[in-house]
Amino acid sequence: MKKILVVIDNVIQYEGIKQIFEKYNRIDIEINFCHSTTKTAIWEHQDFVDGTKKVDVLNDVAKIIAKYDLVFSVHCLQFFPKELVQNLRCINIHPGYNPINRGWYPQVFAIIHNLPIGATIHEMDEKLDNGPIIARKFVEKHDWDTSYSIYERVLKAELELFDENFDAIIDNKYTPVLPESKGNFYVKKDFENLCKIDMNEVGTFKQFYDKARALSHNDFKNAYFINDEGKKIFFKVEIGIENE
Ligand code: 0FX
Repeated sequence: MKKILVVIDNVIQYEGIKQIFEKYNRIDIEINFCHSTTKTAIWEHQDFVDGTKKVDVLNDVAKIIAKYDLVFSVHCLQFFPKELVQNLRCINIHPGYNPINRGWYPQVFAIIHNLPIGATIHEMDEKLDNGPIIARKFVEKHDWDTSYSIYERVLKAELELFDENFDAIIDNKYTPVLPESKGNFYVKKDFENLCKIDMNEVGTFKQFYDKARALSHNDFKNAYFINDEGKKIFFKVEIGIENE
């Protein structure tokens, strides 16, 4: 029996990943879904409300290595330590095309820096979103997209990749390719800096439009400026296409 740990902090992807495990219905695997110790929406999901499914990868390295044959990180908020990734096959499902879109909120930086965007499944090494690539694909990106519309496509692509490569990943029967370069890497602080708009910044309207749509994601209050009264004023854009 192959024992698999899935550390997942994204409630949307949890449903999709769980369905794929159910679809393949492999009797030779045992799956344990856990989330991180940082609170997210997944804690409220009915499968996790009893609070017994927390994992702290840093403190539990030895236990994880002893108990599992394979670990998945799916939008996991924890950094997997070197000791873990070097002693156990750990696989990350990343909402960006490696190595072009490593790091935080990839679609936001793909809009800002005019980069292609997609999803990647890769073996983890001691650097973030960096290990040998098992499968990756690009998604469409248009000048009418917001962060949210691209993100929806990326999540779909992640599930497609997982589905298409399911048995190969479980059975370790794939030929990974090494990332071609260090690529691009953005952290949460880069996103936070982007959100603070300097109303005196000079640029083209295209740069302004791109920044506004890169920071427009459903109800999130991202882009803001400070007005004369010292209040934070948030804004986002809505984009429509002719005849749609
Ligand atoms: O789960 P996730 O989609 O992924 C993020 C990182 O992008 C990923 O690289 C990392 N491995 C993972 C642990 O965390 O993040 P999320 O569910 O918090 O946010 C989803 C999207 O929502 C994000 O891509 C952009 C948008 N968002 C999110 C927050 C919290 C915003 O626009 N503003 C926000 O304040």
